[in-house]
Formats: sequence, C-alpha cells, structure tokens
Amino acid sequence: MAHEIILHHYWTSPFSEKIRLVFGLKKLAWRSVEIPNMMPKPDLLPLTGGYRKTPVMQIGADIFCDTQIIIRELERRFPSPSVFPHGKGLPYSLALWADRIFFMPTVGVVFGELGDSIPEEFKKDRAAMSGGAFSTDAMKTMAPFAKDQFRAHAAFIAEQLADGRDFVQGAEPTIADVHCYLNIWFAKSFVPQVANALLDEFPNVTAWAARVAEIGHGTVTPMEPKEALGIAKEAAPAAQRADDRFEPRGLSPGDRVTVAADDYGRDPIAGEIVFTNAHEIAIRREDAQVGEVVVHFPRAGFVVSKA
Ligand SMILES: N[C@@H](CCC(=O)N[C@@H](CS)C(=O)NCC(=O)O)C(=O)O
Repeated sequence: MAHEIILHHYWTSPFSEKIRLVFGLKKLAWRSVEIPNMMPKPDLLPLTGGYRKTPVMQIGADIFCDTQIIIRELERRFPSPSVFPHGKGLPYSLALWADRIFFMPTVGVVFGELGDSIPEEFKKDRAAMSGGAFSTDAMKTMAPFAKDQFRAHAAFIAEQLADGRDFVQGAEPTIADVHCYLNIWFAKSFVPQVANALLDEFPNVTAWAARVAEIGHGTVTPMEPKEALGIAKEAAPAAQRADDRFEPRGLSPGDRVTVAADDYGRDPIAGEIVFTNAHEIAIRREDAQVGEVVVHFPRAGFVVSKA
C-alpha cells in the first residue's frame, strides 16, 4: 500500500508554503500535521532524530528534512505534472538563492519591523537556533540595509517578468516561481505595509504574486501528530541501499555518520548510511517510539561527518 504524504509544518512557515505550493502544482492530496513554531517539538524529533526545522515530510518510515530534498522526492514520486518543465539544475540552484541569500535580509525586514512585539521565548528559541545571531534589536538597527537587499532581490524577479510573461519561466508556473515567491510571501504575510511599500516599485511582482497564490495547496486533510508517529512505526523504510561510485571521501553504506545543516539549526543527526549521491544522503536510525526510520537530507548546505 502506498503511504500518504504527511507534511509536518505550521501555516505561518514560509518554507512550508513552498511545499504547499508544490502540492498545489502537482494537485496532490496530503495530510497536515501541525507542529510548534519553536522548541520543544516532542512529536517531531522522534522522526527526525534531532532535526528541528520546518517543514519535514514523512512518507511511511521515510523522513525528508529540508525543502530541497522534499521537492526532489515529490518530483521523483509524482513526476507528472513536472514542476521542472525547463530543466532541473538551474531551478534547484535557485532554491539556495531564495532560501539563504534573499531569505536573510527578509528576516531582517520582518523582525526588524515586528521587533518588540515578538514574544521573549520565541526570541530565545531563534537565538539558540542561530548560535546567538538572532537579535531583534540588531535587526531594528540593520533594517534599512535589509530593505536595500530586499529591494535588490525583488528587482531580479521584476526583471525576469519584465517582458510581460505571467510566470518567471513563461506562461505556466514552475518550481522557479515557488522559489521566487518564498520571501515575497514571507514579507507580505508578516509585515504587509512594509512589504507593499517596498513592492510599490514593482507592480508586476505584486500581480505575479497574486497569480502564484492562486496555485493553492492541493487537497489537505489534517492528521494528529500521534497518528503520524504510529504510521512510521508500522511502516518499513522504502530507501534502498546503494553504492556511490563517485563518492569522493570513501563514505559507504553502513558507515556511521552525523548530518548537520551548515547555516542555522545545526543539530547533528546520527545514523548509518543507506545511500549517498551528489544530491542526497539517507541514514537509518532506530527510535524507541517510531522504530526503524530512514532520514533523508540534501547534500548542498549540509555537512556529513564520520561518527
Ligand atoms: N533550509 C531549510 C530552512 C527551513 C527553515 O528555516 N524553516 C524555518 C521556518 S519557515 C524554521 O525552521 N524555523 C524554526 C522552527 O520552525 O522551529 C529548508 O529549506 O527547509
């Protein structure tokens, strides 16, 4: 039996919005498990082995951490309609522009503006997640610089749409729209007045963002967190052991490693390699609550260390 797609997310999470839009583009049915927007996350960490960021996708006993690998897996399992009609490499690399280079100033714009209204416990959580780098006071000071950067990155989107096309790669929406939309959605949802003022210059971006919003989220049905844990426990992981002939460091299936993000939320996840390739690493772990699971990560932006 095919397992359902479960997304562990919260509705205000901008990275989760990317995945919800991919569900929309592929017209998928999915189950929504709502997770807290800060630690602790007692019903998520048994699945991931310590990865705490949002979103996480679960299919049976396979767990996908980070939107890069979630998108890759959705395209692999549900190839039609493809969200990559014009080639894959450039859109995959565009994700890193959106998720890192454009995201950081957008965080500055949003939290520089919301500043004092942010609950203390949220500030503490984000400071811990970023190794101390999250400070709303600093972001207030830096807001003008963050706005400059936001403007420059939004201008790239405006330029791409300048010939009057409806979507960034042409007449139809693709994954590239999803990447371009991340920070526009984030700013527009959290600080609409500031975002609209910054986007005044780019009416074609505002009009395009409305078209992207219309893609929708596919068909969503809620699920209780405990049901998702039960599904992982009952299921066997689908990931198959495979050799990686070009692996440059001598890592092989069976090796014990840790995998950690190299930006923020760097908690290392320990397990035994099932397979690696240039795009993905999958590691097997055992957990008292969920039994045997395989956790999948992207390679770009993640550090693999021998345990
Ligand atoms: N590189 C990650 C970034 C994910 C990310 O930063 N998510 C934010 C929320 S949108 C987060 O995890 N915040 C902390 C939390 O939710 O606990 C991805 O692409 O999935």
